[in-house]
Amino acid sequence: MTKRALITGVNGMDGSHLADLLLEKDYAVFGMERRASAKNRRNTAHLEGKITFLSADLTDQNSLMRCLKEADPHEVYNLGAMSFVGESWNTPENTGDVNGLGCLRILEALREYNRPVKFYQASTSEMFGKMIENPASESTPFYPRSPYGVAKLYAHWITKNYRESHDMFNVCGILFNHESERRGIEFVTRKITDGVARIHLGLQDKIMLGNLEAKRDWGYAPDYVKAMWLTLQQDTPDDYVIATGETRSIREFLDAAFDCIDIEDWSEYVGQDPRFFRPAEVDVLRGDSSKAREVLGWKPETSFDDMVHRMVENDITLLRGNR
Ligand code: F7E
Repeated sequence: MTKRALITGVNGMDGSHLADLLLEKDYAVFGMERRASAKNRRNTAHLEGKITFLSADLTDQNSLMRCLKEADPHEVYNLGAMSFVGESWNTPENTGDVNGLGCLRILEALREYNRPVKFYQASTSEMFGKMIENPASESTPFYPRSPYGVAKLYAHWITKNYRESHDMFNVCGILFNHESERRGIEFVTRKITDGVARIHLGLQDKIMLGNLEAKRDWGYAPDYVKAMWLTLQQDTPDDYVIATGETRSIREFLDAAFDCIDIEDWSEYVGQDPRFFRPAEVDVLRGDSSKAREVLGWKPETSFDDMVHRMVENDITLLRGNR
């Protein structure tokens, strides 16, 4: 029997990598996208004709129900979100609506649909924010530091609550930062690799950034979507932290990225701009993924240096193609 999966936010980095993985596993894949404005299929152009795109919106309850009926999925992955933390201070209400209530709307649609569908919610290390414990595990108390983190925490708890209240197969994957060549340009990693590629090709003089001291636990997105899938293949639903356990600062990311173009001292190529600092910062994130390693048999496969190299090389190739 062919398994059917519905992915919200299919055009995002994670959505597109997950669609690639599920196609490899012979799933019929349905990708939900918002088609209100111009199409954004940069990450999914290669999937046209291979997956079914469905037009719906996490802020529109009826559209979600229509999507469910059309896809009739065995698994739903809720990866749709306003995913840029920095922007969440500018649009806190919309962030709450999409990232928080959007999850509730899918759960309500699933409850109404009343078939045995497994549900994955994209929870995030941003829920740990101030990091009450380092490294953070599934039992660490939450302390979000942005409207984004607060909205995601609502989604996390409502997913658990529906699991306990309505006996639904709901899983939360608490994923720490993960990046790839498909990352949006506004996120710090891709902003750096794109900037390094431009500097290398003589197209840009400087990269303007915010806080260089922030530390993140960075993994490679294609490794992380494997964990998402594994969480739904278990007999019982549970929540899992997915992380490398290693933490590096933005400075260390810069070291690795500039190393790809043989620049050791990057100080003249990097500036700071107050616009890129956040009203409240998450200083450090590090995750303890022992449970996922033991129960799911998951582990990160791609090293930090390999990931940064791939991203820089890809940006150089893309920019050369554009010229
Ligand atoms: O910031 C600092 C910034 O925007 C990382 C999302 O996937 O991961 C991501 O959220 C750090 C922060 O990602 C710039 O202050 C310095 O400390 O790349 P980011 P994020 O906020 O960690 C989590 C797990 C998610 O769930 C999110 O959806 O880098 N930083 N200078 C900068 N950040 C940006 N964006 N731009 C700068 O110029």
